[in-house]
Formats: sequence, structure tokens, C-alpha cells
Amino acid sequence: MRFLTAGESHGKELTVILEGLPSGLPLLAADVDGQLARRQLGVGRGARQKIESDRVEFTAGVRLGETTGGPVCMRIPNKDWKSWTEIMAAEPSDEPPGRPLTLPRPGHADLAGCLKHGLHDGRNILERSSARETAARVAAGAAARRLLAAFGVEIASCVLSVGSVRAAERPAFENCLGLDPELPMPGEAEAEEARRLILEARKAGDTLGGSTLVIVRGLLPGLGSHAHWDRRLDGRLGQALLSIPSAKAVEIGDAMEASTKPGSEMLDPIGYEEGAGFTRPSNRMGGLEGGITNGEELRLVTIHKPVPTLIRPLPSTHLGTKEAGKAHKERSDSCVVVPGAVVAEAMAALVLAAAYGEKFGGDSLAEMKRNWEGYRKQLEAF
Ligand code: EPS
Repeated sequence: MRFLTAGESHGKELTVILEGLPSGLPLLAADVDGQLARRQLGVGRGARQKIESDRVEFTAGVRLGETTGGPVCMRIPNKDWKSWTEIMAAEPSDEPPGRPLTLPRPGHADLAGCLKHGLHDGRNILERSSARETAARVAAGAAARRLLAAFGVEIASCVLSVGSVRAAERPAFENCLGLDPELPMPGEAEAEEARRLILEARKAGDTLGGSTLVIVRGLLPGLGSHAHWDRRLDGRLGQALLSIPSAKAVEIGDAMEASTKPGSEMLDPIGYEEGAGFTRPSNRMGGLEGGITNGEELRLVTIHKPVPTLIRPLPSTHLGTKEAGKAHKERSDSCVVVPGAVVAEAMAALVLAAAYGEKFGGDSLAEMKRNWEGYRKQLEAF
């Protein structure tokens, strides 16, 4: 399974092509729109989300409510495009390009992208590196999660920290459900303090980062492989999560704490119960051992940096004149951990759906199900 996205933040639309879904998978626009709506929420979201109401249109690969087995193509129009038709036009113009970006934002792709492409106007870099692109990923992720749901796999997430405020503990799957979608952080006092910090940062023209937790339950043991570096599922999930624009680090299970304690305290003992099979009293390894799922919940923490577009910008240097100035200001979010959790869910879903495809193969959902049932019987008989 693979996907490609195209589209600029203020271009006409975002497009995603997802290839590798089996035929016969029920998939509705409503499945995708529900996830797109979640991505638009969050304390700290900026004015752009008031303009957009993201909806998907399938243009290929879905017929009469089911996947055909061909590539699924989805488009998400940018409503804001109507204010950018000249600046973002595909055809050349005699006018100088509008709204150039000449003072790169520290922390964004602007400077590195301009150096790489030999540009003194970073507009093209801003447009494509914008986190607007994550809407297309969430659309692809929604289809992936539909596939996983057919195999009893469920995904939830929450915000673990915002700036210096942390949730008192890392929650269980059930405790991620029913949290306030505007700030899904466990613990009322902590969530309230996080909200206060975000609003304070916004008022000060500043931004905040934080961390999010994705939990996946219902995964069978045996996905991924210990046999080669690029088949290890921890590495593949890490790459997927680290590709989220705000992500700067990923932690699997309680890896940070595990690194400070002896193995005798941090590894998860192996037990056995008739009927239930192998049991683990703890899950500090976060559901992955040796690059393979072990049947426990998958627990993935993503660390998100503060949004680089500051309303009170940091010093920067003009790309042309090299004169000192203040970094480019663009309408932006003051904190993206809430949508960041939704995007992390989508990226995890895409990797896991691919892993299900690899292990259970099949051109149709029915064929995949047969292979999955056969493997489940193998596990039961173990
Ligand atoms: C975003 C849309 C963007 C930004 C934001 C994410 O739209 P605009 O630039 O028109 O406000 O709000 O992008 C970033 C935070 C970033 O750093 O690129 C979206 O739809 O998620």
C-alpha cells in the first residue's frame, strides 16, 4: 500500500492517491469527512479553519460505496483558493508574483527549501510545506482505518502535554474516548491549564508545542518483521510519525523512562493463561518487540515542536538583500497538538494497514479475511 499527496496550502485543492486497498472494502465519503472534521478542531487553531470545511470527493477507486481494487483518488477543495487565484495561478503573468516570502521563518522549511531550490522567494516552499497537506494524509488514513476496522483494529489518541503542562499519567485506551475534541487531554485540571497556556501564547503572538499519544488495540501479533531494518514496524511507524510537519521525536511505549531504569524493572514479563494465551502484566514496550507487534496495545508518543509562524516574529535575514529583519508573518495556528494527534492516528493507520496487507495479502477483502482467519486459527492452536 502506498499513497502520494499533491496540493498547495492556497492552491485549488489537495489530492491524494492511495493504492493497495483490496476490493470490496466499504468506504463512504462520510468515513473520510468525519476524520477531516476532527483535524480541523482544537484550541489553538487559527482563522484558516473558519474558512475551510474540509470534505472529500472520490474521483476514482470507489464505486457504489465500495473500493474497486484500483487506486483510490480523493480531492479536498481549498475554499480559501478563491482569495489566491492570481497568486497561485498555474499560467504565467506579467505582474510580479504576489505575497513573496523573503524573510524565512525559523523552524519552518523556508530557508532550507530556498537554498535547496535556488529561490529568493519562499512562497513555493511555504505553500507545499504547510501543514495544510496533512488534510490529504488524514483522508488517506481514514481509508486505511476503515480497512483496519474490518479486522477489529481500533485507534484512539489524546494530548499528553502542552508546553510545560503534562497529563498526570498516560491513559489507557478507554480513557482516550469521550475526551473534549477541542482539547482531548486527560485530567480536567491539566486540560484547563493547557487551554489557558495556549490562549496566553496566542495573545502574546507566540506558539506552543507538546506531545500526543496514539493507542491502537486489536492488532494481531506478528505484523512487521525482525529480519531486516526496513521491515521493522517500529522503524516504519517512526518514519511515518516523524514526517508530520510538527514532529521532532517519537517514543514507543515508555521508552524514555525505560532508558533510565534497569531491564529488570522495565521489560514486560511473559505469562500464560489457558484460553487467553500468552499474557503480559505490563506493556512498557508499547506493543512492539524486535520490530514485530506482540499482540499488546500499540502505544506511540509524538513530540510536536511549537508552530514556526509567529505573530511576533523572530529575527531573520532577507533572502535577497541579506539585511536583518523580522521573519515572515502569515496567519497561523498558536498550537497544533490537537490536530497533530489526529494526523498521528492517520499516519499510524496507513503503516498498519500496509502491514495487514503484507501479512494477509489478498486482492479482495474476502480473500484477506480468509487469510486473517487462517492465521488466527494458527495462533489459537499455538
Ligand atoms: C493549516 C492551514 C494553514 C495554516 C497551518 C495549517 O493555512 P493558512 O496558512 O492559510 O492559515 O493555518 O499551517 C501551519 C501551521 C504551518 O506551519 O504550515 C491546516 O489546514 O492544517
